[in-house]
Amino acid sequence: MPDMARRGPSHAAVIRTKKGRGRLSKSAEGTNLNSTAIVGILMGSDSDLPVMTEAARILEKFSIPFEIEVTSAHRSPARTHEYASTAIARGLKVLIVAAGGAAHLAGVVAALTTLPVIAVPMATTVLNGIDSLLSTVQMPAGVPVAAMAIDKPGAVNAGIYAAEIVATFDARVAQLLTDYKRELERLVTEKNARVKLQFAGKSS
Ligand code: RP5
Repeated sequence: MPDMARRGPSHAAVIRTKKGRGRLSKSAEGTNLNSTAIVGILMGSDSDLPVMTEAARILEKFSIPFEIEVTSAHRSPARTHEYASTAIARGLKVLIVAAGGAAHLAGVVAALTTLPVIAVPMATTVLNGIDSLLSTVQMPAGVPVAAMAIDKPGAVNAGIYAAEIVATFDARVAQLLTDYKRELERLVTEKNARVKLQFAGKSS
C-alpha cells in the first residue's frame, strides 16, 4: 500500500510508493494556496467536483489553504484508508467529505481519524440526494460526522463550517467570518429595499 507523505513545496498531496514519490492529485495543484493545506476536501468521484468547487471557493475566499482529493469508500478503500489515517500527521485540521448514493465516504473517514469531518450529501442518483443524506446522518453513536444540506448549499456551508473551525485558532479567519456575516445581512437589507420599491404604492 502506498505511504502518504507530507506535502512538498507545491502543497499538493504527494504519495510515496516503493518506486519513489509521485503526485497524488493533479486537481490539488492550482487550487492550493501558498502554504500547507489545513483543510482536505475529499469526494467519491470527479462527478462531485462541480458542486464541491463551491466549498473550495469559500476556502479560497478566506485564504485557507486546502487540498482536493478524489477517493472512494467503495472503489478505492485502501487509498481512502491511507488518506484518512495519515491526515493528522500531514497537518490537516478539518476534512470536508462529499459522496453520493450509498454515501459511506464521510463515515469511513470519520472512523479512521479524530479530525472533525464535515459531510456533504450529493444529489447523484434518482433519489436526488435523499439516499446520501440518510446514509450521512445515520452514523452510529461514537463516530460523528457533521452533515450539511444536500448538494450546493451543503458544499457552501461545508466551506463556511470548516472556516469556523479554523477560526477557533486563527483570528484572521475569525474576522473574515464576521465580515462575511455582515455582508449577508447587508444583502438581505438590499433585497428588502428592492422588494419594497417593487410594491411601493400598491399596498393599502
Ligand atoms: C459516489 O458515487 C460518488 O461520490 C458520486 O457521488 C457517486 C457517483 O460516482 P460516479 O459513478 O459518477 O463516478 O461514490
